Amino acid sequence: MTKEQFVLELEKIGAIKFGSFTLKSGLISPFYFDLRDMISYPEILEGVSDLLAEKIKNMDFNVITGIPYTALPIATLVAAKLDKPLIYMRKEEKAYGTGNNVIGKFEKGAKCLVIDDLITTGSSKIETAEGYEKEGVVVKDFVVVIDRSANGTEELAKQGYNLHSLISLDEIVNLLQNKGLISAEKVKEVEEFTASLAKPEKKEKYVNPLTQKLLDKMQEKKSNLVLSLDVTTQKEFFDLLDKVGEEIVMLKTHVDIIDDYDENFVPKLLEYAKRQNFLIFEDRKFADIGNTVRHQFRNGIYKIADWAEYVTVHMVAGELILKGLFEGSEGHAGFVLARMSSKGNLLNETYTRKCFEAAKKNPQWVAGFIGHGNSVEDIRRFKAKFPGSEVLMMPGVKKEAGSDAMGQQYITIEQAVEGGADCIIVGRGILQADDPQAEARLYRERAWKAYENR
Ligand code: BMP
Repeated sequence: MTKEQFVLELEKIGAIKFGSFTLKSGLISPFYFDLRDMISYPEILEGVSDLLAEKIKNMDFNVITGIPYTALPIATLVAAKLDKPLIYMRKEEKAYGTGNNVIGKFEKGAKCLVIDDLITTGSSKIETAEGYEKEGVVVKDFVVVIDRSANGTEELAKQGYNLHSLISLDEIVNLLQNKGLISAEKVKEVEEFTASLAKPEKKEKYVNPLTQKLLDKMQEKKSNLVLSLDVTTQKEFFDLLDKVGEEIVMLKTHVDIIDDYDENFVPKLLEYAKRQNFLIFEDRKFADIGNTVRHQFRNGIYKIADWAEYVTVHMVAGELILKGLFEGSEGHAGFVLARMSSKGNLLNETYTRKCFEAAKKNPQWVAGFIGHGNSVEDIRRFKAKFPGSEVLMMPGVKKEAGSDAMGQQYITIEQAVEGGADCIIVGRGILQADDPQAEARLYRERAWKAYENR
């Protein structure tokens, strides 16, 4: 099958359509490609595999993969034709750090060629490559059946990847026009549409007022240290605060672990916050339906909304949790828990991405993300995906990397901040020191120095 025949076949089975289509993003596109059904037409499947095999046979790679689901059966055929080993990544990602996400045999450092059906922006390709790289597989080259992107080649090149395509959008349009299958107006529409996509996306300038408030306080106090004051009596709580309150930009509380909580606690806390000049973050992790979290935030014994400007939001309940918590209340925002520090936690990359999508849609309610990572690089990649100007708050930080007996994992102050943490959240590293005051000062100095050097 020639390339031209292949395109005509795709048109015949409705895998490429020209008309007017509303995309997920809300944009109206003059064309729509969906190659998923191609595998059910044996001649087409065979044809595209031959074309791909021909295209890649002289490239430098040890193993082949296809991105599930559409490209995996195609890659399988191509691998068999070229007598190359096939590997693939689980679509249902395991949680962070558990490994073994790649199925198939390969040697560490193997060069993998990645096949996919389409490229639109390139961002999912980059995610795929990063996933493989974490597992010890080297990705350099992507081969797609159709390149319909405006600047996919450039986007991938920026990250050090090469894009090869069997057919470009232009080629398809020209061929179909020559065959009288689409009009000259349609061709023009397609050109205009792709040109509009090529314009660089405007960067979101919005900064949440509570993000700004934190950033301002950090500059004012020259501190990006958040103390997690996880103690269980008011005496311990305020004794420690006497010693460390001056060093911190924000105090993180778990108010529900205080045994002798009473009506004096909050007024006293607010008095400290004013005098020692820190912000208050109650780390109550809200995770229920909107109506319930609304009450949990405002009512009950603690009436958190009366005294904490920042709280934690689990996105597991869906993005309307943000509305439930914050609609109608000024001066509050959430930190969305996008990645956890505990070993074996169930948050995976898809979940993290969903957290970003929810924040992008509700920037007025999200001050930042709580997140963790296992290396400077890992954190950098994570932070690069933040949708706007949210801050990264990082727990699981100590002077030395390590773990505790109940699943907590620690990275160092410098790793956290260099990777992109704006604030470090530290509990036992300071609370259990012989001299918590001196220790808080040391954490503060090291974290602030790393922040200024970043
Ligand atoms: P420590 O530094 O003592 O390990 O305390 C870390 C604090 O950060 C705890 O209060 C914990 O609830 C919180 N935390 C965390 O450790 N990991 C997360 O992923 C999210 C958290 O809120």
